[in-house]
Formats: sequence, structure tokens, C-alpha cells
Amino acid sequence: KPKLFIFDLDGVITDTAEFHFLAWKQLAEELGITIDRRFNEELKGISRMESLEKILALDPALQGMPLEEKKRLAEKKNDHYKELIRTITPDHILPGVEPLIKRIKEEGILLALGSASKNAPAVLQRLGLYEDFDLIVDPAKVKKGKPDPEIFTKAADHFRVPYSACVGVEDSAAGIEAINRAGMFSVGVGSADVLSASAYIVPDTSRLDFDRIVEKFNRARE
Ligand code: G16
Ligand code: MG
Repeated sequence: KPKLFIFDLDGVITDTAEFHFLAWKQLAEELGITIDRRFNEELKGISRMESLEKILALDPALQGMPLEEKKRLAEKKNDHYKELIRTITPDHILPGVEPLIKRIKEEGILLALGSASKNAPAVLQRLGLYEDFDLIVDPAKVKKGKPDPEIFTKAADHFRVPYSACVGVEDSAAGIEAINRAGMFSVGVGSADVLSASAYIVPDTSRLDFDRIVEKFNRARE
């Protein structure tokens, strides 16, 4: 069986992917740009600054903005976001996640968080899941964000676990690519057209089943 599970946060453990979207949408509107959920798929899993760059790239009039101004806008988005996550309680844990975490712990398997979000520790605290994690990788210490495998390999290196003994759970295309490039077993949560590269895919978190994941993991490792 696997030795380490690495979970993404936003869109896997809780629906903060929606809060990120709403916060970006609000900021974009302040800039006179409209973004939709389809475009938002590209923002999932990537850093705050990279997300801002993608939004600014939508409008030719917004090119060549000074770095200071970009930083101010990124901070503004984060203020919107922090306002939204204040409402988070343990009721916001997505279905299927608690039983999966419980099983992982019972099986003596390590559990890490590989989120690009600097707000991840605060969100885990609000959900009441902070103590369950053996490691939260600090995204500030990760040089290359998803789709680079670094955030996932860092977690495995911390415990000296071989990458082939790890399972990564993700809702973003960038995250699945990162897990695959790390040589880990990728579990995608979401629609097949976005996450087709996943080694195993479920339509939503309620379908995350420990035994099924391990079965697929073992088959892929044969
Ligand atoms: C998350 C979100 C991204 C967000 C990033 C940075 O990644 O999916 O949309 O841009 O974190 O978040 P923050 O601005 O809070 O630092 P993940 O890896 O948890 O899906
Ligand atoms: Mg995510």
C-alpha cells in the first residue's frame, strides 16, 4: 500500500476553489474585465502572482503594469479571499474527505498537504483538520509551482519516502501534471476533460474511497 498521501487543499478538501474564483472575479471586475468559470480552470493550483498575470493578459490596455501595482492588486485579491474564508467551518469539509483521512491515519500512512496557497494553514485550522496533517509544505519555500513536481517531491523528501510510494490527490490540471511528473500515483477529482491525465479519476470527493484508490495504486505499480 502507499506510504504517503499528499492532498491538494482548494477544491479537494474544501471548496475554496470557488472562493478563489469569486475573489478573482471581483478584482477582475474592478479592472473592467469579466472572467468565467471556464477561464478559472487555468487559475487553479497556480500561485497568486501567476494568476494575476493570466488575468492581466486578457486586456491589452493592462500590459506593462509596474510590479508595485501588481503586488497591490494581488494583495487586494487576497483581502477579498480572506474575507470569504472567514465563513469556513468544519461543515465545509467536502463529502468523503473525512472518512478518507480517517482511514489513512488508521492504516498508519503519512498525510501531507501540497497546496500552493499561503492561506492553507488558516483554512485547515478553520476546518478543524490541521492536526491530522503530518506536514504542510510551505509554498513560500517552493521555487517552482505546479505543474512543476517540486511541491509534491518536497513532501516525499521530507519523510524520505520514494515517489513511487506516494499518492497525490488534485482537482487541477496543473496539479495532476505535477504529481505525474513526480512519478507519483495521481488521483483526479473533477471532470474528465480537465483531468484526463490522472491515473485514476473520480467525479467528486464523495467518490474518494480508500480501498478503491489502493487497488488502483497497486494495479498501476504491478
Ligand atoms: C490554490 C488555488 C489557486 C491559488 C493558489 C494560491 O492552490 O488553487 O487558485 O492561486 O492556491 O493561493 P493563495 O493566494 O491563497 O496563496 P491549491 O494548490 O491549494 O489548489
Ligand atoms: Mg486545487
